[in-house]
Amino acid sequence: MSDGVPCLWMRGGTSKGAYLLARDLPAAPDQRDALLLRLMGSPDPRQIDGIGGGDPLTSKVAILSPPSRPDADVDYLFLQVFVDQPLVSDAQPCGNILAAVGPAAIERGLVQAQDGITEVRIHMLNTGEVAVARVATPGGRVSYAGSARIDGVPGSHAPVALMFTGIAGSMCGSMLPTGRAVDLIDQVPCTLIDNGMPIAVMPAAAFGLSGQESPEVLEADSTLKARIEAIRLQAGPLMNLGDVSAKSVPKMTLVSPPAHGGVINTRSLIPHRVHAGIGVLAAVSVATACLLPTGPAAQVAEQPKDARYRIEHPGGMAEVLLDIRDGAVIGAGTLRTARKLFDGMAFPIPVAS
Ligand code: NQM
Repeated sequence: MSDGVPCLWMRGGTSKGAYLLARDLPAAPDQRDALLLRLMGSPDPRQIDGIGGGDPLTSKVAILSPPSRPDADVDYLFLQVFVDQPLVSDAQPCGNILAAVGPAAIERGLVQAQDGITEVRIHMLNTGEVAVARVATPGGRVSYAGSARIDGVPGSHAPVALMFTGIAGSMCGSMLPTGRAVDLIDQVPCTLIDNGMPIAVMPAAAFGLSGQESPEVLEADSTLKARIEAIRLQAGPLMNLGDVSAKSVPKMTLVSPPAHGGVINTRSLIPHRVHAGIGVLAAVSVATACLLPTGPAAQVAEQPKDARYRIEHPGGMAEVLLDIRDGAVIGAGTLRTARKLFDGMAFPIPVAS
């Protein structure tokens, strides 16, 4: 291991991370996590001695392995490497990093590409569901070039369509783990919901905010962050997530009326930094929350005329397509892009002897 670890460094959606093969890592989770901290350079706010980018969105790891179920092509374990704490958490999925799993699995020979489009069925080990990614593979090779654009990423790239089914209650056991559309925590009406990502949806107005504040303004407000963290710590057990003090879920999502033609506007705390956009599965959960008539999301949402939920965020808009049957969300889809940035060996901080 002292010679380095084979590593694909990729952008998936609006996140970046290390795509590693399970066979190149220690099998024991504690040894694996210790190695990942040294690889990313954590704990350190700048991750200056590692490959992490000093931000939760660029301190992510995807571990790929052959599929462990017959209806999947590859297994994907997502790990969030905390930036300034010595923590590695598997207690959340990540839909942005998911966007590059199909391309990475093909690059690494775990999945055979077709000529044209290759559908990759990805077993998301964090939650147990299988997502389907459609990857552009002209001539049987991954193509990263194309005309698809996503807010938060400059330029255009090949599209990666992501389709989800069976994600309700992915980590909380059921979509509304308290059985209610609204819970009052510290006098704030919250929808505690998990349709792919556990989130707490709260009106920005309950905190005296318009909801249009920039991430920097929100991050600088330590009183606000302490209030939201106090709610999060109470929401964790209510959502069947237990003590969440060292976990990156639930995400805390402030909602307000849309200002740019979308369905709803958001600011997402993930949980101690404010997301520059919004996570993929977090956006699916917000879109689903818009369907709950008594919840805080529906109070501010402009309901769409079709199934396209355009979720406004600090960097623009994320579009989620909900498959709604008889009032219930049975599936969701979104479009991302991904790119291979670097393929080589990554060298963890050596352990002092
Ligand atoms: O919600 C960040 C991201 C994410 C998660 C986070 C994500 C998702 O944007 O599916 O993608 O919420 O920590 O990468």
